[in-house]
Amino acid sequence: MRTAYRTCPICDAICGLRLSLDNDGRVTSVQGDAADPLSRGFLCAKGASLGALDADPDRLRVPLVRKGDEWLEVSWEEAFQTVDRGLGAVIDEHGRQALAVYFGNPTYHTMAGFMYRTPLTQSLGSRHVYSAATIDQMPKHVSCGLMFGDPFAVAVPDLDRTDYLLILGANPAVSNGSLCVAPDFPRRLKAIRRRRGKVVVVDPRRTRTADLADEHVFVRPGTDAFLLFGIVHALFAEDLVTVDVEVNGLTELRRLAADFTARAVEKVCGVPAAVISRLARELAAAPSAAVYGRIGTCTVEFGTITQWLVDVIAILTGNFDRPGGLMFAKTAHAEIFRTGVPYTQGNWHSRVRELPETMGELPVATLADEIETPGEGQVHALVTVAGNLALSAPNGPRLAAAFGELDFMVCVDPYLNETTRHADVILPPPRILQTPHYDFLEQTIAVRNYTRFSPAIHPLEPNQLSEAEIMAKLVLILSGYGPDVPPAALDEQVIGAILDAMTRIPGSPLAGRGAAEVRDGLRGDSGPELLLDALLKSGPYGLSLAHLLDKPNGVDLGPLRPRLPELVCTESGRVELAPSALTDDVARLRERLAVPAPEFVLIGRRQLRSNNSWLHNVRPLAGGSNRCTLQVNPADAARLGLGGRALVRSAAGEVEVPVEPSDTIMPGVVSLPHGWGQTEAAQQVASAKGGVNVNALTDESVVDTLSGNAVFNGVPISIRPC
Ligand SMILES: Nc1nc2c(c(=O)[nH]1)N[C@H]1C(S)=C(S)[C@@H](COP(=O)(O)OP(=O)(O)OC[C@H]3O[C@@H](n4cnc5c(=O)[nH]c(N)nc54)[C@H](O)[C@@H]3O)O[C@H]1N2
Ligand SMILES: Nc1nc2c(c(=O)[nH]1)N[C@H]1C(S)=C(S)[C@@H](COP(=O)(O)OP(=O)(O)OC[C@H]3O[C@@H](n4cnc5c(=O)[nH]c(N)nc54)[C@H](O)[C@@H]3O)O[C@H]1N2
Ligand code: SF4
Ligand SMILES: [Mo]
Repeated sequence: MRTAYRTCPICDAICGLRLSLDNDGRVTSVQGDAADPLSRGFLCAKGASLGALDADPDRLRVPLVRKGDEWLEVSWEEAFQTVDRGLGAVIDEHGRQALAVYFGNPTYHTMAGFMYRTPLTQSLGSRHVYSAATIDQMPKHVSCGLMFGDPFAVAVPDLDRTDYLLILGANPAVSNGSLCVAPDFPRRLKAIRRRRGKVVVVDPRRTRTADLADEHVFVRPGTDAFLLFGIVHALFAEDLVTVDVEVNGLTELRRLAADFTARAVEKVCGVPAAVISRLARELAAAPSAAVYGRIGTCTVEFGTITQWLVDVIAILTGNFDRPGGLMFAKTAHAEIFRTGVPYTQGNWHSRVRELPETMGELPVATLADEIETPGEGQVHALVTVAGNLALSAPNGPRLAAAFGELDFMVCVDPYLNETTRHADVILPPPRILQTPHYDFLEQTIAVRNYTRFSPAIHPLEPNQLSEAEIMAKLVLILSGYGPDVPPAALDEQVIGAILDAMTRIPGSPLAGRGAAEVRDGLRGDSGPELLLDALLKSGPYGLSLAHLLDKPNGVDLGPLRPRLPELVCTESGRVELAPSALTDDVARLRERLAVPAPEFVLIGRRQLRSNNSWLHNVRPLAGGSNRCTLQVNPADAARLGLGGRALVRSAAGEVEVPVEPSDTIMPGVVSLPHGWGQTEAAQQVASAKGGVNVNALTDESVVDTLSGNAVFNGVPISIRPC
């Protein structure tokens, strides 16, 4: 028996886990690590099932190559030769603009994803770069890019010190938080109330989070931009504005808000005018206040405007970059992703729908168009890393059919699933416990400065490649070096380039030192670990990988501290409260003030025992409270005569689902969870569960204009009994 500590890699809570292992290295129990200063013993059912997930017999262990309808297990050599031939043929025939890549949600958590995403993108040499960001949080990046000049300058609610928290479109009691690293979010919410603060939840469903709050406010899906503008209007009208950071555009903002009186917006968002004005007053009066908006405010038609207004309200009420308000984390590793160059977008546009590039990417919502539509720049080959777009993208079924038309597809993924079944080659990364872990990105959005490294618990077997090695091999192949070059060569190149940059940055702890000398001093068992050591040594706390190896329970780096001036990199050097791109989009919002709401709209619903599309095969997580049902308000169900099953139809498609009347959901709204609809027999537990793909209903033709983000909430639908 032995004990090992390790970060749970599944969601943004990055809980510290304490694993007990038997003599054969099998996990016998998983507990939350009580000694961890951030997660303090918390874990959820998914973390508790990490052993089962790791040992899932349906995980792929060797590469697969498809021959017609048959999958062949092959050696890595043969797999990479097939990739080299497949991608090479597409490049030869159609050029590099025929290549596309998709980086899925787990790549935000893996060290390999952090290290090799940029090299892979660069080696592709194509504009067809897609990621989970445009089916998730791109509106936040765009609004931060426009306001602060840095799309990564994402401020988080200072949960542990705030006196007032307004949550919109997030259900952290189930999701455990997102774009806000706060393990045991419910405990932190309860603590706000214990210290006599107030928590208000705005959501079309009375969620578990709403049950923890002082007040729950129903809002019509997709209309938070109106509600928040109503609050902004009230702040100006009642003379409650106190700005204490350097801003431009205050007068323009006031002008923009003029039409969005509480009375005008209540008709659209369904929140009474009196409640809107009261929320404005409460936000202004609280000793400190924070606003937090997530999926329900991002994956909607006015996502960027909504995310902008979240930060605007914090600024107008004097709650930005100060304790208890919205604040920025400071990571243990050097922030190499911050370029200091003012953010721009729309540097190119997608070929078919002319949607703007954001952060070097195009929207997932237009990937099917780009595969299906002939012409120069049509996508003929796709690389996916950790994505299951057949289930996770808007109109997933159309995209899955488009995958079938590709000349070549290669997926880095541990499962044969609804997406990877279309691949020519599947390259499986090793098991979770064989993989070292450090959350480079999550630490940028933590509610407390904090760091933790988890070394691999089990070594790789001789016939295995780490995920970083797999990605490095793809980079080498795409760069024209062929399938036989060892990946370590690329590690050295990537680390060398980063050290070269770090030793030239004035003020960096490595400034003025020789890159070669620093490289000699780096320690780590793999490329990503060496990179981590380099970034810790060039980070602000003077740490190293050796320090973190000594502290398996993590290192507390203290409460968040004000740091806005060091992050703002707009042309003006000030926070832009009314950047022109947003101002232009407000005109589109204003027009909607007069448009009647659809009779029924669809929203999503996350479930405790799953994570998007990929934990459905873990036996201990199957069953229980997770069910793929359509929640309908009982009055609507009675009026429509909905009993056992209903047929739900949208502009994109239709599904048949069991109905679950529930008074937690507001009239005119129905909710269906995402991530269901597994059909691939290779996942024995998941495919036996049934359930439908909600993304057969979501409409890829509608996006948030500014960010290209997909719209999963507020989708117009019709329902009838069947
Ligand atoms: N209707 C609706 N749709 C949604 C959402 C919604 O709220 N409603 N939410 C959206 C959001 S927020 C997101 S982030 C996306 C997620 O959508 P995707 O980015 O497609 O991610 P997942 O569905 O989580 O699928 C993860 C894939 O990665 C694989 N995987 C797991 N771990 C690893 C690993 O360590 N390495 C590699 N290489 N592969 C791994 C899994 O087998 C699976 O194939 O879904 C979006 N889709
Ligand atoms: N258990 C579990 N945890 C997860 C995931 C999972 O699939 N399962 N996925 C992970 C991922 S990738 C992410 S991005 C995070 C997401 O984390 P959250 O954003 O907290 O996730 P959701 O539970 O989708 O919460 C969205 C809420 O918005 C509400 N909503 C829908 N439309 C609107 C609207 O127009 N306005 C308002 N105000 N509310 C609206 C929904 O009813 C729902 O309660 O969760 C992560 N954690
Ligand atoms: S909340 Fe659950 S899934 Fe998320 S990191 Fe913690 S244990 Fe893992
Ligand atoms: Mo997400």
